[in-house]
Amino acid sequence: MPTPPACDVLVPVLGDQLSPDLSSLHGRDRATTVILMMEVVDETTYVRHHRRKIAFILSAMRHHAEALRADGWIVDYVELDDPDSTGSFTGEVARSVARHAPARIAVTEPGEWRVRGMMDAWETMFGIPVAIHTDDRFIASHADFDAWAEGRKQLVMEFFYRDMRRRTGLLMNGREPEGDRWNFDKENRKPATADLFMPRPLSFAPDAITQGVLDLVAARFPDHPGGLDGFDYAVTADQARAQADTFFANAMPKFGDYEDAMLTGQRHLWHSILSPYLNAGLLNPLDLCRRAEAEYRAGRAPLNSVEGYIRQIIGWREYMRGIYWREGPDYVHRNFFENTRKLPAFYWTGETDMHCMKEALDQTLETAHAHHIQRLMVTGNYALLIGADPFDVHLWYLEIYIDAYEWVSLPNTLGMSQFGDGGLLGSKPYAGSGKYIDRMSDYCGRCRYDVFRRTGEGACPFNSLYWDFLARNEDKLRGNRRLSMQYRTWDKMAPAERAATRAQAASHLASLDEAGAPVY
Ligand code: FAD
Ligand code: DLZ
Ligand code: SF4
Repeated sequence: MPTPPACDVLVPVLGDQLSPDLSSLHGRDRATTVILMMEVVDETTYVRHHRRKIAFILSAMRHHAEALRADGWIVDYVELDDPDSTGSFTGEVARSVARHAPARIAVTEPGEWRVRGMMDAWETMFGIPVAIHTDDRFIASHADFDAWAEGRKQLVMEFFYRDMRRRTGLLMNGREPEGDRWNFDKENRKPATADLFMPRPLSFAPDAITQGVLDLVAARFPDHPGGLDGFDYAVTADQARAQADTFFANAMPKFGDYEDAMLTGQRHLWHSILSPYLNAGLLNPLDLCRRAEAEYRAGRAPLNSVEGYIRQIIGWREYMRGIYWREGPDYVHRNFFENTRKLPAFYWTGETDMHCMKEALDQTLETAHAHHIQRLMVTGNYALLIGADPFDVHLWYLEIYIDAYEWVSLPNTLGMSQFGDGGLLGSKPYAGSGKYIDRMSDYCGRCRYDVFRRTGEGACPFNSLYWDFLARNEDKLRGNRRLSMQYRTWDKMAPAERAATRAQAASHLASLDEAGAPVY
């Protein structure tokens, strides 16, 4: 029997690092490198993740391990049901160090402060060098973002985005932006109608690996939210690329026009549904942006769509990550409005007669995905208006969405949606009455509530809650110039009308249970 080669370096690869060209693997010798992949109970339960999300991550991990082995790598893979598993990243790295006696450890930086803390302790704990590599799947490193942010009074995403355009050369003509404008968002706010041709994402039937994972998740996580029936997400890089091809062929041209639209029963509209794959590492963000630009240059997609898409990725996605790491581990506890309400139980059951909420929640509970404007202007808006504790809202988003990891979920939820940081990410809260939802969707026409009424039986709850939110938080918001028109309207309302509005909101708030509060 030949002696197995000595292990020079152990490379732990996490569930959101499923990229073949990960920085911790650059230039390694396949004969003396051991890749460690760990399914661990701590990661599956640190929040009560949606069961579809766990199934997606574990299946994608198992497929990635197969692909790595086929590419000549040695992979040490620990399954969730391993009877000797310690259940944690650190415990599994310790066991793997004992198995392989590596000279050193190399790892790509993680997506959460929580895991960064674990990695920082490994060198002392294991007594061997631990190199934590920059995650070069992102365009801006932490140092790049800090350099951009330093000395600025306000961290305006639009200016960061322009820098990223210059840096990547995407949609640039020399120093000038393509089309002589940086941003075509004004053209991107069209409501959609159901008779338009609807592109559909691909559906991938579970193979034996995925089926095994689905059985495991059903058995191990009966108390986690979300369904597993009809699981059809991509779980390999090839499948994710096929979904990207479908998006570019069918949906990219109208992506911009209908970016903010919502329609009953239409779960995907012209969105890409690629965020789970991007965030797990099955797709590369810059590749997708270059592909989008190629669609524009070939005349197959208009500039407003392509610019909008590229802005979401090199703008918002990179900016959110920059904010997460810059603001530090305490960011999660910011609570500008000092809100304490727990989320109502219907966030976990979908049992509400508000049609907009039901559409967003049913889809989320079934598929673990909802598009941006549903997350922001329906479920997020409602949580903000009722005064939910932003930490609880953050936990709900982190557990429920298939693309949620703290680096991206936290700034979107606590920052952008709940204004928990007091306006670091936006100059005013994303709060809206039923009018906004009605303008961008067909929901209100199908709702038992009347979107045109603020008070009285059957009035849309969003309307009274919106004004109550402004009145309740007057001391914190009246000075905001972007809300001066709203406060002028409130001031002009007859006192009796103001009182009736607040009473209507109070009665809605009193009807809410707080039973759905997550327990961690
Ligand atoms: P598309 O509409 O096709 O957009 C294209 C891509 O742009 C997405 O795939 C995504 O990678 C990127 N993108 C767009 N907006 C954002 C954004 N605000 N932040 C980061 N990337 C963005 N996105 C996540 O990836 N993970 C999250 O946990 C997450 N939580 C959110 C929570 C709230 C409250 C809100 C308002 C938004 C959140 N988003 C999150 C952003 C956005 O909703 C999702 O990226 C998008 O819905 C994913 O679907 P898609 O791939 O079809 O996106
Ligand atoms: C989200 C998640 C889940 C549910 N399970 C695992 C797992 O078993 N093993 C793993 O390596 N990663 C998992 N992940 C993703 C990690 O939580 C993620 O890598 C860290 O939060 C760092 O971003
Ligand atoms: Fe939602 Fe109000 Fe419209 Fe009903 S009427 S769908 S509750 S915004």
